[in-house]
Amino acid sequence: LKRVAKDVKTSREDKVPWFPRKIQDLDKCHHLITKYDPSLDHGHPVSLTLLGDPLPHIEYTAQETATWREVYRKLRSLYPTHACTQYLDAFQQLEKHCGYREDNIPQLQDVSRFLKERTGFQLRPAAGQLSARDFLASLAFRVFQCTQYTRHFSSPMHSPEPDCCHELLGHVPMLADKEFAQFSQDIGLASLGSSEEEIEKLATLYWFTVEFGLCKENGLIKAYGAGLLSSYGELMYALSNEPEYKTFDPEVTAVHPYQDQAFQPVYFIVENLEDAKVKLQSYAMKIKKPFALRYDPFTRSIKVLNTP
Ligand code: NLE
Ligand code: FE2
Repeated sequence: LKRVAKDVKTSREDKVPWFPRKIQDLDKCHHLITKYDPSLDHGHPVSLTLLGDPLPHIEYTAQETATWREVYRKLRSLYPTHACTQYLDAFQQLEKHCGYREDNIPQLQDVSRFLKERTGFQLRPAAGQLSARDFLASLAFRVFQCTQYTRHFSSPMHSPEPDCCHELLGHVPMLADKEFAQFSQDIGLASLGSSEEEIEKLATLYWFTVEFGLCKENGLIKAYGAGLLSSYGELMYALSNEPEYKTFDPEVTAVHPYQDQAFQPVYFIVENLEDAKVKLQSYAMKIKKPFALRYDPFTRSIKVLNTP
């Protein structure tokens, strides 16, 4: 998820915004906040992939693979000291089963199959930057929408935009962890039918946790946020004692200013992923909605309770 602009206000405040109730409805959740810009053409145009479609196989060029190699090699050397143990466990599995190697950019199809077996998460290619509402809604169904193109070769150590290095090295390993998968789905569920103001807060919470979160581990601070785990530059910086650190508190974190073009000035620390999940759940319970929601994993649909 990339933060750029606020979602356009479409509906009246007193009306509950439309939200997907079954997984097939996600085919309607593809509103982009950026229009196609030919000067940013990444060479792998993505057309709308519906949920049942096979994930497109991409033939990456030698230059793209060279960029991946550099990112992979440098980050991999930092992970043992900088990444949380959940990340390290999954990364090892991905190297074993999913073609995670210096000379190979893994394919979404293989990675998605791997995640489905671990936590039920599946990947879906997105054609560009999705609105926060649509992106978060997909998490409610354990669907993670991601980019497939590669960052520009001139800046392998940090990219302000998500790219396949960010998705594959940042997000994927964490989505293989049960606790983290539940946390991600809970943010998604909290977003369904929420007001624009609430969506903005949830997207900010997502930003400071799923993207840039730090956690404690045996008295040390480790990274679990994808934006850190995919950026050599920021991963070093985040654990350097230079930035400001604050304790994760959803009420405070949700309204904290964020930075989407450079390193974060502040990082929020959770005790552990369970602590993050519990705090988020109690935050979500306080969001005012005229109904309650339940996710049914058997039908992959949302049950709406006490509708007036
Ligand atoms: N800064 C991250 C990276 O270089 O991979 C991407 C962040 C996307 C929100
Ligand atoms: Fe991301």
